[in-house]
Formats: sequence, structure tokens, C-alpha cells
Amino acid sequence: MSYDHKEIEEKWQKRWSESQVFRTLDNSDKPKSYVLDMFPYPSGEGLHVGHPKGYIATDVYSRFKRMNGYNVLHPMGWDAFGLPAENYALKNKVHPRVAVEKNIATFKEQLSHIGFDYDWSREINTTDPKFYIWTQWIFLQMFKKGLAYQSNEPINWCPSCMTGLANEDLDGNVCERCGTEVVKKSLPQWVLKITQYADRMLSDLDTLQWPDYIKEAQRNWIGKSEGVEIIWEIVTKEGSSMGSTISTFTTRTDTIPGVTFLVLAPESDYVQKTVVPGQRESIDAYVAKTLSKTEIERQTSKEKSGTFTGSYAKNPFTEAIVPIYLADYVLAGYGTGAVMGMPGHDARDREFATLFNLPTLFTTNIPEGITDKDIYSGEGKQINTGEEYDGLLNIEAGEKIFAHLKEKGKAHTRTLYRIQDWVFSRQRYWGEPIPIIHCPKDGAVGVPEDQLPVLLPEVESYEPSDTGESPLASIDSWVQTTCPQCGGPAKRETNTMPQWAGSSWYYLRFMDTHNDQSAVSAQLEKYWGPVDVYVGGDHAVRHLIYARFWHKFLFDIGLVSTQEPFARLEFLGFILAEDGRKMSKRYGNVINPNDVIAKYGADAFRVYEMFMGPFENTVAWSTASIEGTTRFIERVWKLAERLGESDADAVETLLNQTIKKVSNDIESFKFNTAVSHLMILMNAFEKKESISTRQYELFLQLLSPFAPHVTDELWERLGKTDSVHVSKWPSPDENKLQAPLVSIGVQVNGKVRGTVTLSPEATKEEALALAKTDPGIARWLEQGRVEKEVYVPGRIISFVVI
Ligand code: ANZ
Repeated sequence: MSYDHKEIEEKWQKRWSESQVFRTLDNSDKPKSYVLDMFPYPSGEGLHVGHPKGYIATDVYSRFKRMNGYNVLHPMGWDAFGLPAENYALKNKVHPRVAVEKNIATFKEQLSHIGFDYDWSREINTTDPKFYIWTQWIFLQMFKKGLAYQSNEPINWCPSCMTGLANEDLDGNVCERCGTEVVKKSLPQWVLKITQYADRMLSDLDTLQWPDYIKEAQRNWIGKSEGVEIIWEIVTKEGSSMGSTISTFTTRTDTIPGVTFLVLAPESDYVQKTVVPGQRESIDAYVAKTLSKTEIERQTSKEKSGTFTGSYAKNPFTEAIVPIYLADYVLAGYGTGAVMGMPGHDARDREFATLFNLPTLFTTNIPEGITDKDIYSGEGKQINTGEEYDGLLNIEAGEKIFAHLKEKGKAHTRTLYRIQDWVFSRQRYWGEPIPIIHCPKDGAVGVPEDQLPVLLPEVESYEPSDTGESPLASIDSWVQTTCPQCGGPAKRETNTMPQWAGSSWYYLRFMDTHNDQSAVSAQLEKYWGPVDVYVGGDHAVRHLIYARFWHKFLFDIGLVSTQEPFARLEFLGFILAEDGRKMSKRYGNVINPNDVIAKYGADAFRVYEMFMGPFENTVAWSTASIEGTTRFIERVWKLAERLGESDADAVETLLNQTIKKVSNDIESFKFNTAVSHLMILMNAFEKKESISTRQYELFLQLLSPFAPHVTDELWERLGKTDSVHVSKWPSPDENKLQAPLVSIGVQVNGKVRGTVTLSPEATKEEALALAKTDPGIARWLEQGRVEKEVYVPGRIISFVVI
């Protein structure tokens, strides 16, 4: 019998689908395991061999969990709204809905060959009104709670995509999608108050089993900064009050005694309070120049610039009078938009002071070894502050200075976050309509829940426009409506939601896909939530920040019972092309999984992707290596011809050790070492005349999550009536994890002088050490110098003494 992967794989894919073995049951006494991939957006290019790596991993894991007695939820769906789908549709001149349907069909066809255990009855698509009704419903709940609000603040606008973007959609200051530099534009926007959840999103990171670097990326994105606001009186050069004050935000109160100037952001409201008549012209020119720069340019610019306001401020601690400047390195949107200039210990302030010839003072004693050019901002003893403070650690001195200023009413604590509220409107067609009606009398009114979903209407032209209005604005019959509150004429909101909306809660819908009464029922959410293992290789901040935010909100309104959506996260490394570059149509190096599977089979493909390196590593594809896994599967197949009656005792220990190692490895996502343990066992089997059917069965079970088709076929050929995938995962026999001890002779200069009893797996060091501590042997070794040591495992130890 020869191994025909095509025939076997088609047979089992059909069988699994007909018998519905992988259908997930909701009413089960078993413990649950919810295993989820970051669902794909169905691009027009289809899948390349890199995409399924994570899907194969969750498939291995979910099969393993099922065999371990868990009720497994392992679903798949489509994240199909948003700019990528819309841009593809525009480029190819088809309606986004048509494009998405076609792309989903391609993706499904490709996935179908890989042999996944998805329960397709739970398939979701974020662009399906039955799905997005609940995305709209969640938005309405946020609106009711004041978490969705309207704003006219300038936002990031991509002139090429012609839409507003959230900070999370930027790469530096360019649009993450198309690489165009964004500009600031004021448009009426819906914004979600994610900042209200910043603290909880930070502290709950500690409860998550996530890679540390992802947690760190989240912490940095949220960017909590605990500091102090200091109040400065605006004065003339001579020190007389001008009747108003400036607050500066600082994290370094210890440096207050060394402040030699203040700097304001050019957009700051303080500017008008400080500018003196003679300076008006230069100030106006400087403000205009700043406004033409992007925020990133301002922050990263090597050259400092600025201009003097003509006013001064009185240091609340030392009462020194210092000049007030404008400079574009101070950001209007952070803190108070004003900073105290401390050139002694802050690099940007030093550059500025150098430019304007301002004095530099120090408040920390700079430790030995720091050269003058370095700006020292670390720990050290306080200096130049006065008897009471000098000699203290600078941090302690800072606390004391703060306490003193606080008592005088000149300082209070303030916590800042880098994360900004989430700009949630997109001026594009292919998104969920925002369920709001604008009434001239009642303002923004939520669409009544019983009128959801607000369906995305058909438009003639869904091309974006640069007017700042979405294509929906041109459909008058859709826009004109009545106010749900007063019944008067009103207009629909025409902006749509960003592509991140559906993915912010989709994992809940898989728990209760067909519920038309609520997003998810309390009972099913309680059973299935949270996601036990979430797998993906992108969105370290964005999607994971948004989903955590929505989840916490849904917790607050009682829809979900857990604080966090994804208990454990596994991040994968990408697969590069054989040439070491990213796999891309542009480089012509894309490999389609269909071609690989046609040639080598899905099982070989799956085993290869899991074997190619540690899961979290980025590794290049290698066709030569997949040939290796194909041969491995052929050898598994051939082994069926060598089955005998009794156990091959010599492999029992290795078999039990392999059961233990493979189990631990799959649980901890070490798939490559799991496969290599199976290969080692395979080699050992092949060295035996025969192995028992029982030993072969155990091997097939261990291999089945990786190579599900061939193992089910061989399992059936052993006379089993149920699929190997519903068999019980083997546990190792604890008594057989260690090989039985053997006694071997110890020779000294060719004569046997004693025996030692040890494991046949003992290393050379262990074996020699054991022999040397035996008094009967040591006596002979002490006769001279040991010249040579030989250990033949299971046979002999030999010393040559001269
Ligand atoms: C004086 C000082 C001395 C500072 C020193 C630092 C070091 P984080 O930790 O990121 O919150 N700052 C405050 N508001 C700013 C703004 N709108 N634009 C630019 N810079 C601003 O940083 C807080 C520090 O950033 C503050 O502490 C302030 O400079 C500066 F040796 O005050 B510091």
C-alpha cells in the first residue's frame, strides 16, 4: 500500500465535515477551552504560506485540548470592513461587498485544504448586518454612557485615503496604510473616551499571561506619567506681577531651583497672556511657522528654535526671575503646554539654552566619570538648593520641594497619559454606519435600538472625497430622516466606523453566533469567556488596546463577566520567503499553500510549519526542508507494515518520555521541539524488528494534532471506528519514564575491578563519577595517574592508569 496524500486528505476532510466531529457543543459538562486566531481580513491576494502558521498552531492546540477532555471552541471568521477591502475594491472597480465575498471564497477554499477543525457553523463576517447590528448597539451603549462624544478638534487626516485617522493608525506621522504624510484637519468627529479606561488597562496587564514585550508595548502606548504641576506668576523683568500665572508639568521637582527659563508651546493659550507689545510681530511669525510643521518634525528636529515673549516668571521656590520663551519642541497637547527649562539636566533644554545664551545651573551632583557633554538626568546628591536640601538624594529633595510648594498652594500632582481618546469616525463608505441622528432641535440622538441595524445603503459612487464628508452624505434619501425624539426632520450621521470596530468585540460573537436578541447571552459568555489562548502576529498595540477597552466597557454594563478578553496571548514570528525577504506580490516570491499541498500534502505542510523553528521566531521558507517532513510522514506510513504482537521493550522508556515531552511542548507552544521528539521516537521504532500495535497507536495519537489526515487513516486501518481526534490523549506511565538500571563492569588497565549500577541514559560524566566514588575501584585508580577514560553506555567503563 502506498501513501497517497491527496486521496487520504480529501477523504478525511469530507468525513470530518459530514460527521461534524468538530462541531462545538454549548451544553457540555466538560471544561472549556476557547482557542482563537486573530481573524483575517480577506484581501484580494489570498493566503500565502505565511498566513496559516498561526492557524495551524491553534489547530494543533485545539485538537490537543479536545483529546484532553476539553470542550473546544476554535472558530474562524472575517474582518472585512475597512480601508484595505475598500481600497482593493476601488482599484479593481468592483463593489466592496462583491470583492469581499469573492475574497472570502478564495480564503475558504485555501483553508479547506489544510484540514482545520473549525466549527464553520459559527463563521462570522463583520460586514454582515446580523453581526454589525451589535457593533452599532455597543456604540449606542457607549453614547448613552457619555463615552462616545463629538469633537471638532483637529485630527490626523490622510490626504490620500481621504479620511481621518486615529493616532493608532499612524506610523510616525504617515498613514499606516498608504505611507502618505498626514495633516491636521478640523472635522466634526465621534471620539471614544478610551482615556477613561487607561488606568485599568494598565493595571490589569499584570493579570495576563502575555509576552512581556507586548505588555511593555501596551504600557508605553498608554504612557502613564505621574508628575506635578507648578504654578508660576507672570512678572515683569523687575518682578512686578502681571496678574496671571502659568502652570508647567514636570516629573522632576528636584530641578526647580535650577530653572533658568520657561518655554510655551506656540499654540498655548498662555501665549496671549505673556506677549508684550514690542514682541508681537516676531511671536506671530513664529506661531505661523510652527503650525506648518508636523508634530513628529517638531519632536525630532535636531535644530532648536524659539522666540522671546518679553515676559518673565517668578520661580515659586527660589523667587528667581526667569524669561519666558516660545519654542516648538514643547507640545501643545501634552500636560499644560508649558515647561520649565532646566538646561542642567535636560538635553532639549540644554540645546535651547545654548541657542539663546541662557545660563545653566545644576541641582544634582554629577557622579564621577560623566563627561561635561553628557546631560545627566539620573540619581545623585542634591546641590545648590540650600542647607535643608543639599546632600539628600535628588528624588527625596524633589519630594521635599514639592511638599513645600504644595503647602504654599503652588504645586499639585497630576497624572498624564500619552494615549489619546480614540478618533472613531471615518469619512469612507465601507464601514458600519454610526447609529446617530442629528436633529436641529435635539442635537445628536441615538438611533432607537429597535431600529438597528442602520443598514449601509447602496451608493452609486463610493469613492472618497476630500470634502471631509463620507460618500454616504450624497445619498439624500438615506440622509434625510426624522428625529426619534421630536419627530421633526433630521439627518443621519454619514461617517462610518473605523476598521477596528468589529474586531473589538468579535470574539464574543463566536460564543453565541446566531443570537438575534443580544450580542452574546449571559449564559454562553459565562461558559466560554474569556478566550483562553489568543494567537496572532500583528497589532501588539492597536487591536489589543481597542478590544481590551471595549471589553472593559462591556464588563461595566454587565454584558461580560471577565475584566479581560484574552487570558493568554501567543505571538508568532512571520514566515519569510526563501530569499529571506517578506513574502509579497511585489517581489514575486509568494508561495501559495495550495501548490505546496498539491505537491507534498497538507500533513507535510502542517508538520513543516510547526517544525521550522520556535513559534515566535521569524524563519525563511525552505522547500528542501518540507521534503524532509514529507519523508517523515512516509516513514510513519511504512511503519504500519512492521507491527508485531509484543511491545518493543527497549523503546518503552523513550515512548513514555515522548508522551510527556510532546504534551508539555504543545501546551507551551513549543511545537518545533514536539515534532522533533516525535522524529526521535520514530528513529528508535525503525531500529526495532517490530513494534506493538499499542505502541504504534500511541505514536499516532501524539502525531495526530500535527498530521491529522494520515493519522486518522492509519488509526482506521488499525480497526478503530472513532476518529483518532476524539480519542483520549495518552498519559505517560510514570514508572516507565526512566529506563531500568543496568549493571556494567569497570576495568582498570584491562582487568575488571568492580561493577556499577546506573541508568543506560547516564552521561559519561555521571558514569565516570559514579565509578570513581566506588572505594573498590578508587583503590586501583590511586595507584597512578588516570591517562584514559572510556564509557560505552550499557556495556563498560574502562580506565588506563600509568
Ligand atoms: C523639568 C525637567 C528637568 C524635566 C529634567 C525633565 C528632566 P514624561 O515623563 O514623558 O511625562 N514636558 C512636560 N510637558 C511637555 C510638553 N508639553 N512638551 C514637551 N515636553 C514637556 O515627561 C515629562 C517631562 O517632559 C517634564 O519634566 C518636562 O520636562 C517635559 F531634568 O521638567 B521636565
